[in-house]
Amino acid sequence: MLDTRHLQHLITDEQLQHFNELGYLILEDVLPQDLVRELEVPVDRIHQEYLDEKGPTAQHSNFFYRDFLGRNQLFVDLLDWYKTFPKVWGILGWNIYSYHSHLIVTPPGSPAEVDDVGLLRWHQDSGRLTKDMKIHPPPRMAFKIVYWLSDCSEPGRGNFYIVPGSHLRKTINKPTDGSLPEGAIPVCCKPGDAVFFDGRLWHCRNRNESDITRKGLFIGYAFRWMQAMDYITIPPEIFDRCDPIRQQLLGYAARPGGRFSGQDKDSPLKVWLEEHEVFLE
Ligand SMILES: O=C(O)CCC(=O)C(=O)O
Repeated sequence: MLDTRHLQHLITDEQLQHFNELGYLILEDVLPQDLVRELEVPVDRIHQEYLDEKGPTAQHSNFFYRDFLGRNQLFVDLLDWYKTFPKVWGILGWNIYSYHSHLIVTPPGSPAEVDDVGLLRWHQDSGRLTKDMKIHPPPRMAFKIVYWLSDCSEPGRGNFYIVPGSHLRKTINKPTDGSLPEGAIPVCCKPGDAVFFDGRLWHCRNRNESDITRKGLFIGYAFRWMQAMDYITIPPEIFDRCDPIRQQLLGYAARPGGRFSGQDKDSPLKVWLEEHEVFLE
């Protein structure tokens, strides 16, 4: 639920400039440690279901689980988290929803994510999106926030790697000798930190050589007129408890045209912002 705390965490000019120019933004300590521990409980449960199904051979496999929001109320609560969500509307505006979500568990011993020929799988998000645009650079259509639940403050912990500034590049050089592309860095974060990254930013996951299981919750935001990447399966008992803004963020519109029209009756986030004197185009 939105309240006046959100208004204390609007995106700053510096943060917006950083995100626009480099394609990512790290925010430290956005989740309190007790919430991090609470969030780990359903994550571990979902991961255990996978291990039970796959057996012991999956113990060292990276686990990618799509459309996790509906699995627990605590996950839905992150959609409009007061320390991060104001920056979401500060980047994309108010005609937004969560088009995609996934959680990742990367146990010790997980190999790096690689492509068909065994090289690190550097990629941009959302499949065909940047190619289909046919203009360069394509506009920003979507981005993700990853909330870290584990300590990946040092390299070697299955870190998320990025090439800062590469969101404006059609491609990057991908070395074939096992080295990193020029400018690539590991994103090092503590539990409770969040990373915003532009869908166009080139990124990948490296191997986990540590004894710490990496856990991250990824929530994607896009314009409401963009098709969802997931089915977005929210159980009615969770959906019905959501206020209209959360329902918007979960993809609800009273009528299909409401995702395009921008009228107040279709846009609860816009109405709330204007009531609180935040006017966005
Ligand atoms: O596991 C990671 O750090 C990489 C995540 C990723 O590639 C993605 O969210 O598209």
